[in-house]
Formats: sequence, C-alpha cells, structure tokens
Amino acid sequence: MDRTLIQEILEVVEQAAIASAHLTGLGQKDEADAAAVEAMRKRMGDIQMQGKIVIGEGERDEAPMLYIGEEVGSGSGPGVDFAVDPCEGTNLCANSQRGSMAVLAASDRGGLFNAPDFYMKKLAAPPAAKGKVDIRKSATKNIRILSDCLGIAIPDLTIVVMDRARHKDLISEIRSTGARVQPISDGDVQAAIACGFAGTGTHCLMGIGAAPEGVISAAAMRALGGHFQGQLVYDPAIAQTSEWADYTKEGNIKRLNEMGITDIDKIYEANELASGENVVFAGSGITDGLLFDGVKFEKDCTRTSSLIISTLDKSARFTNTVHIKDGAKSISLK
Ligand code: VTB
Repeated sequence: MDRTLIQEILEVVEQAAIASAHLTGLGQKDEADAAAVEAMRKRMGDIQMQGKIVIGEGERDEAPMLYIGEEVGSGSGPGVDFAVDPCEGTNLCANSQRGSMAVLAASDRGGLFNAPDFYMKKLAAPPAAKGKVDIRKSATKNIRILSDCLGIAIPDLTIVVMDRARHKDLISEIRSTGARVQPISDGDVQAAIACGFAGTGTHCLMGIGAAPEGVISAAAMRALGGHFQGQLVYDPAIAQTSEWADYTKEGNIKRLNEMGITDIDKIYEANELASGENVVFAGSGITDGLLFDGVKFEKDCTRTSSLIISTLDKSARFTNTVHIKDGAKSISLK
C-alpha cells in the first residue's frame, strides 16, 4: 500500500456516504445499505489494486456485492485487504439520527483479522490509557485506571455502552462508580474512535457489539495509538440477541472451530485485529456525528465530511469536500 491509495479510499467512503444520504430519514435501512454498497464497490473498481474484501456484507450466497472473498479494484497493483461497512448504523440513517457513516479499514494482504459474524466484547480508551486499562479487569477497576491516566475525576468520565439488555449489569456497575453512562442505540464504531481523540466527551467504550465492526474500530485505534481490545462472544446467553434465538453455545463453538478459530476465548489487541504493516481507516458521515458532519445536499454542490487515519504517513485527516454539480453557478465557502 502506498500513500496514493489514501485519496482513492477517501473517495470510496465519500461516494458511499452520498448514496446512503439520499435515503436518510426514509425508514428504508436495507435500501440505504444497498445504495452505499453499490457506490462503494463502483468506486473501488477504479483503483489500481488487487483488492479483496475480507469483512463485508456476508458470504457470497447472501450478499450480491462486497461479499467476503470478493475481489475489487482493477486487478493489477498492490494487494489490499478491506473490511467494509458501507452504511454503519443503518437504523440511524433510516431514522435520520446522528452517527451513521460509511466506513472501511484497509491493510496489506493478510493484515486484517477475518472476524466471523459473531459478537465481540470491546474496550476502547484514549492513547493515555493504552495498555493500562484491560478488558480482563472489571469495569470499576478500568474506570479508576482511566481516571488516573486521563487526570479526569470519575464523575466527569463518560462511558459509552450499547443500549442492550445484555448490558444491564454493566451499566449498573459503571453508574455505581459515579461515572456517567451514555447509552447508544447503534454505532459503536464511531464511539470507539471518538475515544481516540480528546475533546469528544467520550472517554471509553465498554460492552458487546458486532465483531466485524470491532476490526474496523481496531484499525482506526491502532493508527491513532489508542487502546482497543476485543474478545469474541459465542454464548447466546451472554449476547442476549434475537439474532441467535436458534443458536446454542456448543453450535457456535463448532462454527468458530470450523473457521479455524480454536482459541475461542482469546483476547485480541488492536495490533492483532489490524496486524498489517500499514493500516488505513476511512469514514465519511452520512448523518451528523461526533467525529464529522453528514452529507449536505445544496443547490449547486454536495458536501461531505470525512476522516482518514493512516499509519502510512502517521496522520488523521479531517476533510471537507465539495462535490460540484454540472453547471454550478455559486458555491458558498461553507
Ligand atoms: C452492532 C454494532 C453496530 O449494530 O453491530 C449493532 O457494532 C447490532 O447489534 O455499530 P445488535 O445485534 O445487538 O442489535 C451497530 O450498532 C450498527 O451497525
């Protein structure tokens, strides 16, 4: 991978965000997702690379595009692996709520963990707490460590947790320390990455979300130097999701083993989930969010706001792009 890829990858997420944004607020989550998938795939096709989707919309038989194993790009050039989530937070997009975005992570061949479509217990925290907080420790202990590392009093810490039945005890425990809980309905990628920046008002992400999204968060946090750890969740009694109504713990363990994952309780560090020599995270807002704004449609242009974090040049670029319409007469500065 080289730096020229950064610009191309930016355009990939911008195009996906614009495509989904046309459907914001229409209550059509599948359509919003499909539009982003199509736009992402189309723009990827123009990149000189031998790209491969390692985390995508699912297996080939359940997803017509951006399925796991799909080859993307021109077919010549560097080998690049992609973990994509073209419309992260489809419910947020469909309901015109904050926090949906088009995201991907890219790395050299073999540089991203091929996460199964399972759940993952996650812990994300700012760079100052990297390696000090630990997913093996209790929430109470981690909050004390976080407070010490950040120099922020516990009552001033905000811990983001997905608003799910499985987190009832976790939320009670966090509140009992005096720290604030911010429950979110969706979008734990944005919450995890927000921990990597000071000033976002988000100090830590705790709890269980989807594993594929965990790899994308890990790539961003690795490039930022933030803390991220993940552990696969295979017990339906812990995940407490209707998605797994017909699944058993034993069946899930068998599925993991069949995928070659035998150390099922392994705790993955950010640099194991995103292990390539170089990793790039790219996200573009569909709706407004903590990190960047959503797509704005104007008379003569469309504006996108994005973030690219890259180990290639050790940068986090916040970009605003004006996409100019044919025949545009007036483009305002902001
Ligand atoms: C998780 C989370 C995502 O969807 O995948 C969630 O990681 C779905 O979780 O950020 P449930 O199955 O518990 O509803 C998101 O919130 C959005 O894609």
